[in-house]
Amino acid sequence: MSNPNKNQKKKELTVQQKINRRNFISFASFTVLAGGAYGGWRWLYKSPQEAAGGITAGAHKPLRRALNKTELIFRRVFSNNHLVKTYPKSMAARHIRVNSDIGIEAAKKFDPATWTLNVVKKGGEVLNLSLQEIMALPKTEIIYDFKCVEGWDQISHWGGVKFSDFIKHYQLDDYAKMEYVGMETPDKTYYVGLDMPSAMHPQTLLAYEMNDKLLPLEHGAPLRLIIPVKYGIKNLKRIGNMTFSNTRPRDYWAEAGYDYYSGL
Ligand SMILES: Nc1nc2c(c(=O)[nH]1)N[C@H]1C(S)=C(S)[C@@H](COP(=O)(O)O)O[C@H]1N2
Ligand SMILES: [Mo]
Repeated sequence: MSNPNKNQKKKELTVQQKINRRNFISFASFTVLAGGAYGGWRWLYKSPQEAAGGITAGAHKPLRRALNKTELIFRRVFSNNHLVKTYPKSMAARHIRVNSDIGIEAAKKFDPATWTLNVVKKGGEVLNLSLQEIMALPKTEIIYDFKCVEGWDQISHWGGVKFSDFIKHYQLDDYAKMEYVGMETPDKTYYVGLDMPSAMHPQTLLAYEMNDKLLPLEHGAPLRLIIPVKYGIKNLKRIGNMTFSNTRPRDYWAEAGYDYYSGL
């Protein structure tokens, strides 16, 4: 009768053998993985690039596909039922950071008295609305965490009319059935394109107040966009013109390579 323990002992590897074996396995795995990674990189590198001129010019097609996928997921998640987190008024910042002033530079003469919001309708007809008219619509307030793509965020308090209430009041429902709304500063130097579901989201405002007071010029007086489902870049200050379309309106930062959707 042999001792089973003794047999087992014999099969056991010495410490040195174990180390050698581990080294071999590690090295083999590394070689296989490295080969795979290199192959993957070559595949991506050699894949066709997007044509010049587009907003994602130069992006390799597989990467663009991944971006498009993300956008689709965002679109599904941010249906009208999903609300952005809100905060009590006591948490709203007293001093609101001013960030970027394209199209609203202090040097540019701006007379709030002559300002109108110009809504471009079919056949070139334009609806010119004064701030008084807009302020006569039901008011909605929101206190939420405003986020800039540059990496800062701030809980801030805004007041104005819901974009969806504005659409209803001016009977623009047919326009809201289109895919996009475009907004630009009166001088047309800063402009954003918005997908309609985000614009019609119940927390999206045409805002004329900040911290219970009329907007200061540097924050977009007399009327700015507050669209909590998107990064700061889409929150256009001083809206001049509004257009509706089924094709993407031009967008300042998308032209510079940022994600067109810029959803949160
Ligand atoms: N007209 C105009 N609107 C604009 C910008 C701008 O440069 N010009 N910058 C955007 C960016 S990047 C951010 S983060 C917010 C900042 O808004 P705030 O200055 O009220 O904090 O405005 C957005 N709207
Ligand atoms: Mo920003």
